[in-house]
Amino acid sequence: MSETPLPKIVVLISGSGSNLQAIIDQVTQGNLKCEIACVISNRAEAFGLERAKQSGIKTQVINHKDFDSRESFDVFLQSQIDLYNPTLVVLAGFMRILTASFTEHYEGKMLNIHPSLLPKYQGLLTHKRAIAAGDDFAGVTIHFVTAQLDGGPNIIQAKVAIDKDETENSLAQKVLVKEHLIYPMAIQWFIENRLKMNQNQTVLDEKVLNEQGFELD
Ligand code: NHR
Ligand code: GAR
Repeated sequence: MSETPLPKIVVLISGSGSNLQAIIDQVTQGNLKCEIACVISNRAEAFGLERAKQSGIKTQVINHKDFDSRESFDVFLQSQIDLYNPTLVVLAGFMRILTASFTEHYEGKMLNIHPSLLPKYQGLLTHKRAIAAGDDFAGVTIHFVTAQLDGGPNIIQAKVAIDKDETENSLAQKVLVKEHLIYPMAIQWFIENRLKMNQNQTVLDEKVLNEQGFELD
């Protein structure tokens, strides 16, 4: 009896891997119908590597410091990812800026999770900047990765209120709860072929989404 093989994803991490864990949990529970072919980290000490091993998932460390340029790191990273011929590449707290040649290779097939309501607060220290600006809301965005840093089309956004006396830490904790909910959703949509990138826009169920993407809440 032959069963259709599950679509394969490769997850790139740099740190704690709590988003990776949320994805693993949904795969384990049978809600997310894919196989995590490999978890690749640019940092050997990333706790996410332990999470993957705990679940019997293959891991690889590719230390960017072993390469003399961003280009040579990306070329090697790409060669390792392509060994699995994945349907989708998932950036889950991956902290290295990727070259245009890398992002073009996976165009429409690579997602990122960014802890802000993009297009607000691209780059780093998003929660700190949202609090300093006196914003009423912060949140998280899943978007397609393009050469433009944190600039690819939005897929899903979830909001949280910024309370008075909110700290960077308390805000990060609240946003992470939403992160863990929406990343598996976006991956499932992609795997079911409901989600596409077309002309730098997100298409879900044949409909072009607005700039925010699908708004949860
Ligand atoms: N690469 C491209 N081309 N496009 C995107 O949209 C990308 C990307 C690489 C990573 C994640 C992103 C985020 O969600 C991401 C999106 C790292 C930095 C950064 O400044 C910025 C954005 C993101 C990730 N990295 C420093 C660097 O020099 C290193 C910082 C560190 O190691 O701590 O690469 O926020
Ligand atoms: C998450 O908050 C994610 O949105 C953010 O880093 C954290 C990773 O947590 N991503 C970025 O800042 C990307 N540059 P995790 O390792 O526990 O999933």
